[in-house]
Amino acid sequence: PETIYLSDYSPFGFVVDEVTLTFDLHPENTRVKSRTAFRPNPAATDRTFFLHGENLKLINASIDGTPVAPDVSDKGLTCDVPDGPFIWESEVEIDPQGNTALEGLYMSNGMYCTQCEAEGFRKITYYPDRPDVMSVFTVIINGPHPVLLSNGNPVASSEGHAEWHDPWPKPAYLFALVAGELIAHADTFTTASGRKVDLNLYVRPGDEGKCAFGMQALKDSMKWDEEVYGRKYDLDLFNIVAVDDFNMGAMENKGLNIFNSSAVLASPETSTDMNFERIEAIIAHEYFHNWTGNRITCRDWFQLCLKEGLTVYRDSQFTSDMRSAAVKRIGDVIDLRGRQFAEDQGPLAHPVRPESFQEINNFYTATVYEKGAEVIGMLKRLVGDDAYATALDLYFERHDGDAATIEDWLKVFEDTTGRDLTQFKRWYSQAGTPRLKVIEDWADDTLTLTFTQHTPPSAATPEPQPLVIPISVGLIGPIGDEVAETRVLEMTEASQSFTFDGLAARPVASILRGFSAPVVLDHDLNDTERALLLAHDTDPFNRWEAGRTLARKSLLSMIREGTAPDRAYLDGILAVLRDETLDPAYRALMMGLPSQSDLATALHDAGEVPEPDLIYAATETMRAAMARRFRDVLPALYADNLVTAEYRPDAEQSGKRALANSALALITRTDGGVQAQAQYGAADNMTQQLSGLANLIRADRGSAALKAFEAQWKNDRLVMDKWFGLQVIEADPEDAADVAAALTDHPDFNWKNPNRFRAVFGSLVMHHAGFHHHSGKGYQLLADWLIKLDPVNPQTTARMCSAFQSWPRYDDDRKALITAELDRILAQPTLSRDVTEMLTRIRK
Ligand code: HT7
Ligand code: ZN
Repeated sequence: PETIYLSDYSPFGFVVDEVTLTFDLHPENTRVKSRTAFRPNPAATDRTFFLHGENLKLINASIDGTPVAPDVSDKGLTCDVPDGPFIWESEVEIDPQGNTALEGLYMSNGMYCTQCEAEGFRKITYYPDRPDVMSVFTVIINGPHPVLLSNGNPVASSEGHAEWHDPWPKPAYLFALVAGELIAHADTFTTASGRKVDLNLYVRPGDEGKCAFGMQALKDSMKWDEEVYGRKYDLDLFNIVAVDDFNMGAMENKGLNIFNSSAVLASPETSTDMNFERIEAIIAHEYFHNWTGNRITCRDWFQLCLKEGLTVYRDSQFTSDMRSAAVKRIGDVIDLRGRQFAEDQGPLAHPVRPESFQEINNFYTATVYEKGAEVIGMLKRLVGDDAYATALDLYFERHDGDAATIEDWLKVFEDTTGRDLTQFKRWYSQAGTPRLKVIEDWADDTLTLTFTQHTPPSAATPEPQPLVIPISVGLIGPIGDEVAETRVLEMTEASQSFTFDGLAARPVASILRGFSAPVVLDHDLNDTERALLLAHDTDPFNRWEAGRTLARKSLLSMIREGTAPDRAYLDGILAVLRDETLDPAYRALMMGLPSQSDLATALHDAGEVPEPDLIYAATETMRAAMARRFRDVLPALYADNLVTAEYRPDAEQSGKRALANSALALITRTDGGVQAQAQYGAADNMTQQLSGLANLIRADRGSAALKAFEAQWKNDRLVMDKWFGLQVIEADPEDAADVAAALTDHPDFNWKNPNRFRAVFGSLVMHHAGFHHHSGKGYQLLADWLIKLDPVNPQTTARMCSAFQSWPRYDDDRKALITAELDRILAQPTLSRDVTEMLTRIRK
């Protein structure tokens, strides 16, 4: 496959002033007519007229009304064109029903929908499908469906016919069309400037009862973006549509967001607290794209982090404001370490702004999204809140309507703050997770912290240079009092010292507060010092981090030397659990352990080979020890936090349920599932029901409840995804792959539906000891199904391939088993470009 390079960017030779698309919908033979006004682009030198187009049957084409016969290939067409402005018209035929890849125009449960980011529009018609070509779209839809939707505002509609006009120029990737029998959940929002916006959430009949929460989240997001970023909505209509077959979470098409039904539909009976929180965040994320992505888009796909990093950052600010900022930050860091650090430290490592790709769909990664958001957080930390707000105002003013770059983004910060961001820009161009080592020196009432930074070289970045690292530091005195408030140290050198003087006694340094930079910190505190931070740090992140570090250290020595669980760790957590002044959600987080795959990474970092069975056993031993050590507080923790009031998915109630359910997981270890059975039987919401079920499976008494659950929910696709996933997640390591394999024989295992495929195989991959079973049966099963799925849906297949990215850290037997599977997949005769690129990178 061809490799595309950032350095090869050149503008398209033509400007598109407007485009009119006419769709005559038919499941197998949809006709798409396009009428596009082109004129030479004064900013371009190359006048090659190339229009992207894939899987299209060209019926006819003309220029200024005269038929033409373009040169057509499987990637697009070229044609001789006039020197001045001209009108291009074409008609193509496409097959939405046969489009199982879910890119372009496709069908889901009898409904038509589109997914055009990144390069799906070229499967709809011939067009310059690149984000720097922005145009005003008019869309005419003919089809026998009660609901016919596209971007912008409706301009005409009659039975079987609708016309839409979007006044805001946009790239083709933001185009959308939906047609089907849908029900609207309607509401309105009035902007700060008095514009009344109609809001609709369109769902399939039967899902009407799952719309209210999503709608409220949308209104909250619209208000928040006005209040915090001064961004108002710019059309009279905002539509969201829920579809069941969707490759990712949701898509920010202008005025017509399309959502995976799992990312928008919610009700207390069918959705967990975590589902509600995720839905709120995704609705916000897609809505925020209206400014960071749509009004200001990306010049090319290398700039993806420009819209995604910033929008993730904005949605995390929103969630912090709506819920608990500390809990959100800790959750984000757990996620970053689990997914982004793994990517950055393995064969798939790439910079936040990659410099080359074969298939752009493979770069919608944790690095681009989550590390991209961390980079924005660091920038804000370095310049300060006020300067960030000023820079953002200038960004919106200067670049509204532009297809912008990271250079444009950094320039607004340089212009508003006077800073030189040349070195900071390395965060965008260097792959790899920096290691930050700190050494303390105490003399003459002065604490000196000497930091050394080192980014391990990788194929993507063979010679990393020092980065600008904001290091938030506070000091805790020997009796637990804060003796120095948070100060942001700005590290720019490979090695650098900072001093804190006038201290009465040697303090304990609380370093990297709030996780102020996405680095691995090496700070050699002893267990007493960590216990002090766990008990007293005023920074909630570092307080949690102290507990997490004690847990990790204890688990590592249990794995290596078979030691007993660390008593100081257990005592420290017990004290936290007893502290009723602490938010229940925060206490629930404190009860968590590092994931088994995080422990594998820690061992690998220390130059050791992780053994999944030992890691699993140590984690189980630790949980059993927690159940014993906390036994006096668990019943009250459970009872006090079991919410009996009417269900609300807000931070307060969901935090309490999280704590009660963490307690239940430990109680189940000693009561054999009695409490879990009671909870399962009494539950009136999915959070309680699912946790009851999970604990029953753990206690080996899940079969009746699993059957009852299936009977109760067999007609609810989203709940059944949970049923499929939970059985794999809760299986013994010995059985996980067999359970997954058995589930693929279930009549409801619709493997072409990405949610269902991920429910089974995403869960298997997350089951560290199950997936890495020494027999290789986990690897083999996944490979079999990836081979089967690839011809149907390459995008989802390629995404799942990342399960194999950690192969170099395992023992020789497992390495041989994994690489054999990778080679078996790579040997398939018609492997997609998506999977070929992923596996070639992973295999290196
Ligand atoms: N901007 C979107 C990214 C995306 C996508 C969404 C759904 C299906 C396929 C997709 N490919 C890329 C989602 C977002 O980040 O908001
Ligand atoms: Zn996004």
